[in-house]
Amino acid sequence: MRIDVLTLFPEMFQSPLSCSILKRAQDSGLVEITLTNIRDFAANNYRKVDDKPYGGGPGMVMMPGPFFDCFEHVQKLSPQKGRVILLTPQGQKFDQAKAVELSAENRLILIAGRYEGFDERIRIGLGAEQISIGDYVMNGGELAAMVIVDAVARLLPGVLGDEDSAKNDSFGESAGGGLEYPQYTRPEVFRGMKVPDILLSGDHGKIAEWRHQQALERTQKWRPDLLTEDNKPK
Ligand code: 9D3
Repeated sequence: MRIDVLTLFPEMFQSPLSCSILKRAQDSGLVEITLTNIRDFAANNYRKVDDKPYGGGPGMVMMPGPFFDCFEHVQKLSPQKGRVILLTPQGQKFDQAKAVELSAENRLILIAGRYEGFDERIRIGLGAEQISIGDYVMNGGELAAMVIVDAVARLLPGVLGDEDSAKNDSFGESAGGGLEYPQYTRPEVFRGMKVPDILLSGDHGKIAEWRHQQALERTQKWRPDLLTEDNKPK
């Protein structure tokens, strides 16, 4: 998969992209991620990319000119059309189903904004879908773009060491779309807390049953919302 990110702060992506799984995925050619700085397409001498809103009001608005020049440049970096996604607080909320859907694409073009928002003609001109990562206010779309890159990349075949790891995740099959069962490793007793006997019993049938029960109880207790009909995975 190819992922292009348009941003005013490419530096924000450097560290997460150069660690662990995302680094390995890029090194092995499973995902190619290109960062393009929108400011490089500012036409004026001061490299200005934002301006005051027509009609007044607080904050600044991202100008359409530099943005479209940047977008057209990025599109030409590869012949694939790509699925274009604008990160905005008013977008559709990102979830695991959306991550799975996006992981089937051959190219994503993610656009992170700053300021109070984009000039409306950016939204209209792109005809892009909008995605939010949740109902809280961040300083820009960069971390949201990073969240999408991370969640999508780990679903690509070969990115995780074990082919099945992604499928076994929470929101996978552990509790039918619920939370994961509790895990233990050595030592058997830590600060007076013992590993449940059943996990040491060697009875794999009983262990599977216990884990399923635990997963269900934890989901009921901590995330009952995951058990309602409209949250069940399709
Ligand atoms: C006063 C209206 N604000 C909208 C809630 C203006 C505004 C605040 C913060 C506009 C943009 C931003 C920056 N946030 C994002 O660009 C963003 C975001 C977010 O803040 N939360 C969750 N997901 C996302 S995706 C992009």
